[in-house]
Amino acid sequence: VLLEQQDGTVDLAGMRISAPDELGAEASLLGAALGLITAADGEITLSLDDELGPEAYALDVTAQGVAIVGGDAAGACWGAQTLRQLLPPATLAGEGGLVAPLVHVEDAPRFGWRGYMVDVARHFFTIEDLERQVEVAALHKVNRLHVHLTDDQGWRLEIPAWPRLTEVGGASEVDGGEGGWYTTEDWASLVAFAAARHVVVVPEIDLPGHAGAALAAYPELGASGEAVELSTSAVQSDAALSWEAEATPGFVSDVLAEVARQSPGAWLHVGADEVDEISEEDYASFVQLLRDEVVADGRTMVGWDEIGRVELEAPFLAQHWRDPDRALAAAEMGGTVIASPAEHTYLDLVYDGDADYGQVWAGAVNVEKAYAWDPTDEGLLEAEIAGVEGCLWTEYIDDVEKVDFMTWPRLAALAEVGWTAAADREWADFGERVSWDGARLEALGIGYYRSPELDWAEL
Ligand code: TNX
Repeated sequence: VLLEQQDGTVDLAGMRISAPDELGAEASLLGAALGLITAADGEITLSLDDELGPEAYALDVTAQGVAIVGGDAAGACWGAQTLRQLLPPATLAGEGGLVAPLVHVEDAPRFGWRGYMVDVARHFFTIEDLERQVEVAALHKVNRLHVHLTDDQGWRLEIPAWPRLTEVGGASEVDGGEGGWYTTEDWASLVAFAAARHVVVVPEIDLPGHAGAALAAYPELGASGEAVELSTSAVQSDAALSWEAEATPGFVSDVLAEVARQSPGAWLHVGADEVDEISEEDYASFVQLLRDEVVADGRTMVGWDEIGRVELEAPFLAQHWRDPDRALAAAEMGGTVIASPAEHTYLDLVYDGDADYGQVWAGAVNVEKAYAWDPTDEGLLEAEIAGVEGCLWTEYIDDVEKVDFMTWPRLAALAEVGWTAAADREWADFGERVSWDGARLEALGIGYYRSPELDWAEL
């Protein structure tokens, strides 16, 4: 990022926003955020210049107004988000003034994938809960919302041709709460809300393991064919779809096609993690089938790093969470890697030794741990990396307050790991800037952990 600041400020109050037709939606969103109207001829302008490249933007704040130029519509949107960050934090709550510093910014992302994953299977969270997080994530230029929709404890997305998936599989959650699920209309509204903010929703249907909810609904997908009860335990069950079961291929094909129909984004995540119950050979057949089905649906497959064990034709994405060798193997086959090493990006892990809750299996992830690492650390080349993702697993996260607390400010750290070149990143410098994020989150009504590592700005 190039940032030049001049002396002085400008008050944007009363200014109007103008944009060409293709940026009309972005202009309206900025207008709504700042309480300003759009007009044919405004002092705050949005425009496009494709020489800037994908998601890049230039932002000029002068005494006369603001010019935001995007390499594409997403870039214009990120420029608008930077403008919001330059204004007093209370502005985010519609209360502060609109006095901005005079700056010239040229900015572009390092990686195209800057993701946030929420597990809605272990504990159910509503569309509104997810939209609330998307709003704040987008302020940090996060551009993927990965939703872990299915697991042993719940199936959360309506598949009309297989209604028991949600009727039976969506009826509970860890510890036996009432669970819940999204209708196709609910899901469409989330997809549209995110798309308006240039956040692509990436649905995950976890197959063939972590499939207890599917087996509770349709026992014929399992090896024994016997009914299993929906799990309410936080611990993984040994439920896996059987490769030999007659119903399996049709089920996989139907479900992935339906999820693709409901989700316009370019990616379908098929999970494929932690399956010990089926043979290595059946696992390979399964992953190859999943890939073929996803390709038939016109999408690119994403799977957890276990898929690096299988002979696979590119393109595909492997999401690295545990074993760097499997990520390197995936890259060797021409796959691209999403960097989510648990010890830096797992938002369900404790912040530190004194934490009240959080998992500890991959150690503690304080804010510095989330920030001071690089996706290339384990031997991947820059070109083999799609980007970075923070993952909020919810075995032990059962309400929105905990979602907020575990996510922020760690997701802000991960967003910068994904956006900014390694040479331009420094923990001390980030710590100083992120200390203002507390005031922004506060204004937005989002909770966060006031980590003692940081010198939080006075509110
Ligand atoms: C591992 S990450 C899992 C999840 C758990 C998580 C808890 C991955 C592919 N599998 O099923 O929720 O650890 O930290």
